[in-house]
Amino acid sequence: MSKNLYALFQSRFPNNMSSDFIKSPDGGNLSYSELDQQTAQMAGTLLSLGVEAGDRVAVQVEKTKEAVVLYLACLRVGAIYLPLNTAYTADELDYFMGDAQPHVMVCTSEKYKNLEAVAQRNSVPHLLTLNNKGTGSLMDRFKRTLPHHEVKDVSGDDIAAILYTSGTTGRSKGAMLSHDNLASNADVLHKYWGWVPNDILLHALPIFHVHGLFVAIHCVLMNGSGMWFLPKFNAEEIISLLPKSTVMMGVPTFYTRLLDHPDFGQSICQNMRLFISGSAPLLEDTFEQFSKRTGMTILERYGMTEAGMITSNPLSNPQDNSRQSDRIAGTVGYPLPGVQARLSKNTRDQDATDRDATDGDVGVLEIKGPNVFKGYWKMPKKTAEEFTKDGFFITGDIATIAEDNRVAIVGRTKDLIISGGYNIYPKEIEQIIDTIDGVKESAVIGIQHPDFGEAVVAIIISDNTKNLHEAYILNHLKDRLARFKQPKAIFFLDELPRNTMGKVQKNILRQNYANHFKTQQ
Ligand code: MLC
Ligand code: AMP
Repeated sequence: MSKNLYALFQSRFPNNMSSDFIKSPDGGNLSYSELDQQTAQMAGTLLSLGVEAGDRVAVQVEKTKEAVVLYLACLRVGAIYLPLNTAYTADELDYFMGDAQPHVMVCTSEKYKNLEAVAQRNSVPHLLTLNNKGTGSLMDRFKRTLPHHEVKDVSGDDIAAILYTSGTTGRSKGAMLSHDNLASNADVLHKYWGWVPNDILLHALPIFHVHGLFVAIHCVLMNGSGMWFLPKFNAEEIISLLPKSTVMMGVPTFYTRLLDHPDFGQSICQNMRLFISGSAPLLEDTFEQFSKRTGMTILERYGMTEAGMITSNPLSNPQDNSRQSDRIAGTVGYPLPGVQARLSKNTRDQDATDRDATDGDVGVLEIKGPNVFKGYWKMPKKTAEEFTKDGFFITGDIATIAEDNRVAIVGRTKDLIISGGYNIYPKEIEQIIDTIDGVKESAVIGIQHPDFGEAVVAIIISDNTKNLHEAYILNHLKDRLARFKQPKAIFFLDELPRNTMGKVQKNILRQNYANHFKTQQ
């Protein structure tokens, strides 16, 4: 059988091809037969643009069924899909286009004008549009194109997608995920979470990251079943659709927002069999409140762009299927089948041998398995640095592993903020703030936030040539940084706290501002 991930999905299509793959509350459903037909037609469209296997197709569009069709069509022709957060500015896209050199870039008509120059500068041969209602120049071309039904024969190691993830140095790296990486993870998750034929997923996540694009959509395709496909998270809409769904996946903010809603409770969850949380730590308080309110236990799992899903709490106790008590708050469960996990006592020790995976110590989590990516696009040196000599990927997350192999994430070695499930690297923001006229230096930290879990806060030191204020700083950031990365609060200090080595003591800053968003409520 072909190693193309799309061929795997085809092998799982339901017998009744007229059943829905995508269900939209305002109509506009997509059946499995339409899905197969339209991905073939989109494959033909890509080929008509000269896309060849291995070419990158960069996509920054809203969440629509056409966008899903475009992703699957890329798989079909062996092209590399490159999804981009819709919040990224033209400045941010400039770097991605220069680095990835896509053959085609697809954006919304609204963004077209801003991106024309970016595409030209980076010699992107085709810039096309795809809009909310399935309009745009890509779709015009699609309508004129004949379907191309063949599924490209690829090797399992061929790259299916590149997802950019920022780094502690501030420079984004393109994580290359192969057809086999994605297929193995999809297969494991489909089994581990016990998907059953009539499951219906409630899909409210964005589709430009691992969680919404791969974990959620791949499970549905492996199951040959349907999903409610919402453009974004909206508590009211979720509440109205929960009675018609069986599985939901979300970041912790989804769950805190639902708990804040007076209409959310047990009666509307009667049809649900599984709530899954990930991408950021789920607070024990949220876990417990959820269980009190609904009688159901959230299943928390842990993953990252470079490896898809790595660990998961169990679906049920193997001795007693009805018990969900093995889902333990504050832990992310067991390494998924096929994944090896161990701890290193040193932050970045590629040679270390003194590892003991079950001694309950705190250490840096290292992983190996068929889900682990093929490296960073055009960065062989950086890739080599992230792996140990014996082939384990160094996650940068600090964890404990208990006697029974259960993992808990207790911190990070990377200077990273996770806000509403989005990763934000302080370095990237500091580098931009430091270029603003009047700024001497800055420190960016994450502090606790009731809605987003963590929120970005900037502490700025003036060079005394200007009277700095918040609006002035934000105005300089607006075209350079995605909205979600922009500070939710800015403070001005005379100097930054430093240790004897001259290193900024971010822990002191975090302590000083820890209550800022709590007291604001
Ligand atoms: C939106 N804003 C955010 C934000 N999302 N700010 C910080 N962090 C975020 N996550 C900004 C908006 O631009 C807006 O700014 C203001 O905050 C409030 O917006 P909102 O309308 O309340 O937000 P909303 O659109 O509802 O989005 C919140 C959210 C969304 C939590 C629903 O961010 C989301 O869907 N997050 C999921 C992210 C995700 O899928 N992560 C998976 C990564 S994969 P203003 O000022 O303009 O009003 C991964 C691997 C793994 O991590 O393990 O899964
Ligand atoms: P990303 O780079 O966006 O893929 O984010 C991956 C990072 O999110 C991981 O390295 C973890 O730091 C964090 N993460 C994902 N899931 C969890 C979880 N359940 N608990 C704690 N952190 C998580």
